[in-house]
Amino acid sequence: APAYENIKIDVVGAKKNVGLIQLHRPKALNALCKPLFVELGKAVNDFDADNNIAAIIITGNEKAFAAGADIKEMQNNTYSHNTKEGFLREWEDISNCGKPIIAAVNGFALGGGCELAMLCDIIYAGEKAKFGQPEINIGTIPGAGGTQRLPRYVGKSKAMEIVLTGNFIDAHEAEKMGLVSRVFPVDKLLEETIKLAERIGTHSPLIVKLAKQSVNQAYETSLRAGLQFEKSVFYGTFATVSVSI
Ligand code: CO8
Repeated sequence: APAYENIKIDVVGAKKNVGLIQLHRPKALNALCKPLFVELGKAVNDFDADNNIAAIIITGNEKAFAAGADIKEMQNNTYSHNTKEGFLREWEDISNCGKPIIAAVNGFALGGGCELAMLCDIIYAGEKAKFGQPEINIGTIPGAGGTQRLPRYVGKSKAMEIVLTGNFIDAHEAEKMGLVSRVFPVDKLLEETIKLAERIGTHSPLIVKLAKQSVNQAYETSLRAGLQFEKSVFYGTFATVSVSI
């Protein structure tokens, strides 16, 4: 296995078919520096390419999923640097993954941490989790999808409130608004997330991939185009099925 400095990876589940990625910069509350994101992108790509892996989990530790993009790394960035380098470009790599990615969030998921969770397909949270887009407190705005994904996932009024106040929301509020699909006791979160990944892993990998692609169309395109996409994928699955009724 590749040697990583900012993440830890493991293969878990009874069938060893779940790829687990733990963000591991505990002293910086898993602030998402560039080297971390480069490693994360590689780990996600490797699990995506591995036929033994059915689903991927990204988690942090009990205190933090991730407290944001790394403020210290970027505080001296300039407009021209950001534009030339395509600052935060590597973040979108996660969304090219064909396999389901589940975020298991304990502790802080702030700024870029919240945006990383939203790049995942499903978010499970521990009951002490805190979500927020506090960029406004430091004179900037969310820059890795927060202003676009949050309103699509929780609606305009909630998204505006979160982005314009910088206030944190807790796990139960996040569940109520649909950002998070389930909340668990802190020490049960990871095992419940692994169970979810294993459940997904009982299905055809091909169909899981097509289903994920199809749901994602709902966030990319018009209803008519999305319905068309769904229908052609649905018809296409008839070339693969062996159903016994
Ligand atoms: N980046 C870098 N380091 C961080 C970050 C971060 N986002 N968050 C925490 N850390 C570091 C702290 O500096 C501290 O390091 P050290 O021990 O060396 O001083 C260590 O992690 C522990 O943090 P705290 O002592 O602050 O822990 P607390 O439990 O007291 O507080 C909080 C936890 C409330 C999460 C607090 O750390 C906090 O508010 N962090 C920042 C949260 C935030 O604003 N996140 C959004 C970041 S912005 C973003 O993601 C994208 C835009 C960035 C643009 C920047 C332009 C200048």
